[in-house]
Amino acid sequence: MKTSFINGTFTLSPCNKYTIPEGIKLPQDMTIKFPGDIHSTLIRNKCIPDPYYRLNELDVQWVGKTDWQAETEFTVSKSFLAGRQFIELEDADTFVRVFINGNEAGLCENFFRKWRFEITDFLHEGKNKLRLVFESSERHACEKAKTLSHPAPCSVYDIFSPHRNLVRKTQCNAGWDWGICLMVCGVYKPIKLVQTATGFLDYVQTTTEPDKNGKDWNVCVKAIYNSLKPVKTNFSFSVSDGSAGGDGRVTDGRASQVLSEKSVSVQLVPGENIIETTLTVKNPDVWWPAGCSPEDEKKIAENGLPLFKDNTIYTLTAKAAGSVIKQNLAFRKLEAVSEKDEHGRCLYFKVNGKPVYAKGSNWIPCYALPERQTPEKYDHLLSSLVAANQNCIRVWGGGLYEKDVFYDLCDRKGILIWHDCMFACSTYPADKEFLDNVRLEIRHQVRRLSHHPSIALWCGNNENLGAITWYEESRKNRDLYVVDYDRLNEGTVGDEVRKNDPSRLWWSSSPCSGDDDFADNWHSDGRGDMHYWSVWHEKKPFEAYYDITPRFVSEFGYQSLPSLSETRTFADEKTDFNITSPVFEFHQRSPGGNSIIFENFARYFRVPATFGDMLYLSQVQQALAIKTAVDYWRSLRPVCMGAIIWQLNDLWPVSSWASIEYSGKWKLLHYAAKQFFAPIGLSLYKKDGEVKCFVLNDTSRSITPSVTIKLVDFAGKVLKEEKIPTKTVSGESSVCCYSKKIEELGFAPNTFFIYAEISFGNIKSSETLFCTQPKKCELEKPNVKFSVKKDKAGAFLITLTADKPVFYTSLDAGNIPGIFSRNMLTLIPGKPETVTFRLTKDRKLTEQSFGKKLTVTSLRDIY
Ligand code: BMA
Repeated sequence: MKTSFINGTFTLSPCNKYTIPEGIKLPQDMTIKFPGDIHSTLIRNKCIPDPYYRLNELDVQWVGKTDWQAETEFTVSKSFLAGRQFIELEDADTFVRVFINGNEAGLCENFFRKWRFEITDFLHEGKNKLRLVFESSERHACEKAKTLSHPAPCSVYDIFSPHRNLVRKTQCNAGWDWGICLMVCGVYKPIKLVQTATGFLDYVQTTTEPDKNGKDWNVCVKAIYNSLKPVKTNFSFSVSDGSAGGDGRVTDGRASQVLSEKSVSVQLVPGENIIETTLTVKNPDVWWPAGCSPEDEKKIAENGLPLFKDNTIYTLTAKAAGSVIKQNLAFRKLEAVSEKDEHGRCLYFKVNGKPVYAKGSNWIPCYALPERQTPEKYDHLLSSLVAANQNCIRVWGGGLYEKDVFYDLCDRKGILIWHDCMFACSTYPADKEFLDNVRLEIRHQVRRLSHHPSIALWCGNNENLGAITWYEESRKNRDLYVVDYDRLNEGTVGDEVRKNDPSRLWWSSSPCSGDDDFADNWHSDGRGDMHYWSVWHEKKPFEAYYDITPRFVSEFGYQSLPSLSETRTFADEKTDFNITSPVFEFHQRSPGGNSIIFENFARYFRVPATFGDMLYLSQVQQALAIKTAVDYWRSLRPVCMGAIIWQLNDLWPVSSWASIEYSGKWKLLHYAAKQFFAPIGLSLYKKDGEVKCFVLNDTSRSITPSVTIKLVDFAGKVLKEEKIPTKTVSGESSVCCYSKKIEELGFAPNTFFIYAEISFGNIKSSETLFCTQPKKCELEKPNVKFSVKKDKAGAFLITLTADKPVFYTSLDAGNIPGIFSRNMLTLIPGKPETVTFRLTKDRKLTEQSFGKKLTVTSLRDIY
C-alpha cells in the first residue's frame, strides 16, 4: 500500500453567480489549500468581512447558499499505477462531488463519514486534475424537505439556515441560541491518494480487562480489514510504551519498548474481515479520571488543589499488508451504572471500582470557522477544564464527532467523555436513504473512536425525545413522530452503537430516564439524567435548584455577558457599548436573554449604572447561579452523582452560558468552578431559611478536617465564632457539619455574612454566604490596595489588602492572555491575599504595564 496527500494549491471559484450579492468582487485567481474552508479563504482575500464583528454575519449568508469549485493538478508516477487507486476524504463538509480528469468519482454526502472512491480507471501517469464541487448544503436540505412524506420540524433561531436536520452536517452551523449561522464548507483533513493491491486496514478497536492476578491486563483487539481479494495475510499487533498521540506521534522523547506482541495469519475474503486476538501486558500503569488516581489523591490530601499528573498512554500498533495503524491504548475498567434503586434509577460512572462524581462541562465546537481551530485551542480549553477540578465533558449532539487531538487530550488528562451522537433539538426523517446514511456514519465513528479510554458512554442524541413535544406537527401526531424517532434512534443509531461497541453503556437520549422509556425527562428528577433549565428558560430564581434531587444533571446553565475586553473584539466602543444597542443584542441569541440577566440583577443586587459594571455583575451572577446548584447537588452525593455545566466554550464572541470566552479568557464562573468542584471542600448554602454546611470529600480516603464558622459584620468585626466538633468524613461522601435557622443566629440577616473555613494538612479554603439578598445589605465602602511583583518564572504575584470585607472581588487583566490562580475573592481586613497570574502566551510584560492593565472590581463598586 502507498499513500500520498494532495496538499497543493487549488484555484477556487463560484459555480454560479445568482447567489452572489451585487458589489461582491471575487478575484479571478483566488486559491485555497485543504485542509481549509471557503469562508476563511474569502476572509483572507477580503471578499467578505470578519463575520464575528458587529452585524457582519448578515452580510456573509450568501456564501453558504453558493456552490463552489476547487481545482488542482497532481502528479502520479508509474509505480503508483500498479494495483488499484483510491481517493479518500474525511471531514468533507458536506456535499462534495469529486471529479478526476473530468470523470465523476463520487459524491460525499455526510460530513461525519469517511469517503473512499475508486479512481483506478481515471488516473494516468504524469499530471492529473482533481476538481471538488461543494454543493450548497442549504440547497440540499431544502430539496430534501420537498421529498418528505411529512414535515420534520427542527429548532430555529434568529438567524438560521432552514432544514438543517435534513443534512448530516454539524447542526449548529445553521445557527443556535449561542451560535452564529455560518454554513461552512470545505475539507478539514488532508485529502489522500491510496494505492493498494490487497485492501485497507480500516480500524482497530480495543478493550482492556484486568487479569485475575489484579496486576496484568488483557487487551482484546478487533481489527477490521477491508479486503479487495481472497488472500492469506499476516496481522501483527504490538503494545509499546510511549504514546502514539492522536495522529501517530511518539511524544515522550525516549525510545519506546515493545511490551507485548502477537501475530495471526488469516485467510481473508473479499469485503469486510474481522480479526480478533488478545495480548497480555504485564503490570502497566492504570488509567484514571483526573484527580482519582492513588497518586492524585495523595497530592489532594497534602495540598488540596494540585496539578494532576497526566495518564500514561501506551501505543497499540497494528500492521497488515503494508498498512499501519498506531493509536492510544490505556488500561482501565469503566462502568456507567444505571440501575433501579430506592430513589428511582441511578446513573453514575465507576472507574476501576471507584464511583466517580462527574464534575464537568458541556462541549460545543470550539470554532465556527473550521480553519481557526488549532491544537493549541483544544489544549487550552481541556487543560482549563481540568485546572478547574473537572473530570468530565459532554460532547453535545449539535456539534461534531471531534478531531483526534480532542480525544488524545482527554485520554491523557483523564477526562471522562459523555459522547452524544450528532443529533439535536429536532425531529429527524426516518426514510431509508436517511437511515442508511446515518447507519454508516455511526459505524464509522464508533469504530474510529472506541479505543479511547476516555469515552465513558454513547448517548443517542441531545433532547430529541423532548423535541417531539416542541412542535405543533409532532404534538398533533405524536405516534408518527415517536415511530420515526425510534427507527432512527434505537433501530439505527443504537443498533450500530451496540453492535460496534458492546463495552459501553448505550444511553438513548440526553436527557432520558433509561432504556425503553419515552417520557420527557425535563422535570422528573428520580431517574437517569436530567437537563434542568427552570432557572434560565423558565426564569425561576436560583433557589429553584433546591427543588430537585437529581441523579445526574447533564445540563444546567446560566448566562453572563462577555467581559469588556471580549466585547471590544466584536463591538465599537463609540456606538455599541450599551446592553440594548443593536450590536450587543445581536450577540445574544437566547430569546429574552439579556432581560433574564437584568431581571436577576434586580432580584438579588443593586442595578449597576455603567456598561462595564453590568458586564462585571453578570459574570458574578452567573458564577453564583451555578455555584448554588453545584453546592447543593454535591451535598446530595451519593443520590446525585453528576453535575455537567452548560457550557464550557464559545465558538464566537457572544453573551452565553460559557465559562470560558471565545478568546480563551476564563469568566468568573470558571474560577468559581475551580473552587466549588474542589475534591475536598465545603458546601455552604441556605435553604428554606436554614444555613447548612457540608464537608465534601471525593477522594477514597477518610479525612478529619477542622471547620470554623464565623458571623462577620460589614465592618469586618467577628460577631460570633464557632469551631465545629471534629468529625471523620469517610471517602466518597458528603457530610453535614452545621445547620442552623437564620433567625436563630441572633442578628438581622442584612447586617452580617457567614464565613466558613475548612483546614487539614496544608489545605485551607473558605466560603462566604450572605443570609439575604446582597442588595439588602448596606456594605461599607472598602479601601482595596494591591501591589504587583513578577517572580522568576515570569508570573505576576498580586497581593491584595482591604480595610473592610470585600465581596466578589474580580481581577481582570483585559486582553492579556493568562490565568489567575484564584478569582472572585472575599477579602477580609487584616488577611492579605496573594493571587498569581500566569501568562498563557509568551509576552514581554513588565510589572508596571501589567499593573496598569489590571482592574479590581467588587460588589460595593457598583452600588
Ligand atoms: C440545551 C442545549 C442546547 C442549548 C442550551 C441552551 O438544552 O442542549 O441546545 O443551546 O440548552 O438553551
